[in-house]
Amino acid sequence: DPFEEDPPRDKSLKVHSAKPCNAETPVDALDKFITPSEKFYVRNHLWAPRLDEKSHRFTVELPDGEEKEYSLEDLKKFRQVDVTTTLQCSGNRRKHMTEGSRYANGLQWGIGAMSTAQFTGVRLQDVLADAGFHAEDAENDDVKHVQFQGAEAYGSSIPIDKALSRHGDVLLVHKMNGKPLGQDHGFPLRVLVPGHVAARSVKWLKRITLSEEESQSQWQQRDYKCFGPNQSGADVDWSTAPAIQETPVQSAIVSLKDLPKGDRLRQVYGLEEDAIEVKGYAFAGGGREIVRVDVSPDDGRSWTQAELLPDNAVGSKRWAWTQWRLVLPRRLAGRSFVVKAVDEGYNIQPEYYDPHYNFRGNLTSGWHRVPYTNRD
Ligand code: MTE
Ligand code: MO
Repeated sequence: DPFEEDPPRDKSLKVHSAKPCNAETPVDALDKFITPSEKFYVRNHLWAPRLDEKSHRFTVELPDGEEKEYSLEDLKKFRQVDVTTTLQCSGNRRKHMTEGSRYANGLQWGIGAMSTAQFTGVRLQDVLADAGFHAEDAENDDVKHVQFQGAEAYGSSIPIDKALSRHGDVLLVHKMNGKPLGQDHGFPLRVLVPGHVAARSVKWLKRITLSEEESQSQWQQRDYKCFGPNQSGADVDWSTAPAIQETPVQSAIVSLKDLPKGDRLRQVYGLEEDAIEVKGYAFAGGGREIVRVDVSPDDGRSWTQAELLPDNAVGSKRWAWTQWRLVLPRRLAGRSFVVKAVDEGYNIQPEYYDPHYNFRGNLTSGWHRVPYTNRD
């Protein structure tokens, strides 16, 4: 049994498959800015290797084929950096695409294939420089991608510009929320690529390769790509679509609840009458900020702007989701509540699922609708 060494897991995770483990963050943790580590969603393609921190090594393979090896101890000499990052699986909300359009292949994730943590580690660019890689050297002009290999068989890559950008915050992380990474999240070392689809944040890091080519793994060449609504796996030429890196603007309603008389929030908002509190998250890839969250209490007929809640995210750009809240009179409620967010590039979410349906069910971002069932 290759899964023999998988770790025990928190009972509150919503399990989609046990072997390999795929489990989403429970709703009660999605309305917290920082996800408690034990409730951070788990997305494993294979088993979760159990590695030894002391003996673990990873290799940097330079363009000329030379190799440098590092231990966890070696990483202590580099500056330690904290970055607050939301990781989102490209399959997050796939079940909504399936319900709203046609069956989309893959795990039927709800809104919880997404979590946020404060990660600590060293800058990839510092390690590459230490290993002897300098982008400005002419002989390195051919290096276009940085490939990462995990200790099982998973592999993936990112463009060299992201890897070397001073404000890209690509890290090799050993801590999550102030503690060593959990086994499911890549202990003792994982890559963190903020603003990119989580598939690029390779866990259990074993090898870094500077290359002219992207990773040749199926997770780079096939699974994480989007095609048109009419196309199917049988007729596409996979090489014609780019691998997903940065992700589009996203939002979801996490909770919808009636506020009882005397509730503190009703007083804060000055509402004498019956009221509803709506909460959720909004997120954009590429370090783009969420600038507005529009909420409709009546199926999309009228809209109100939610309050964007303050947080203590750290990082060169906005790598974390934004939590939002809206309190409104209950008499405004129709059949369903709807949310859509806008990022700083004024990118918006599609209203329906059909326009961005793709057979792999990647990057679902249609307006999230939640029925309101407590009407009189
Ligand atoms: N890295 C390795 N080595 N193996 C994997 O299966 N899954 C990827 C990525 N890195 C994966 C991996 C995918 S698809 C996602 S969504 C994230 O890890 C999930 O990270 P998490 O389990 O820490 O939430
Ligand atoms: Mo993923």
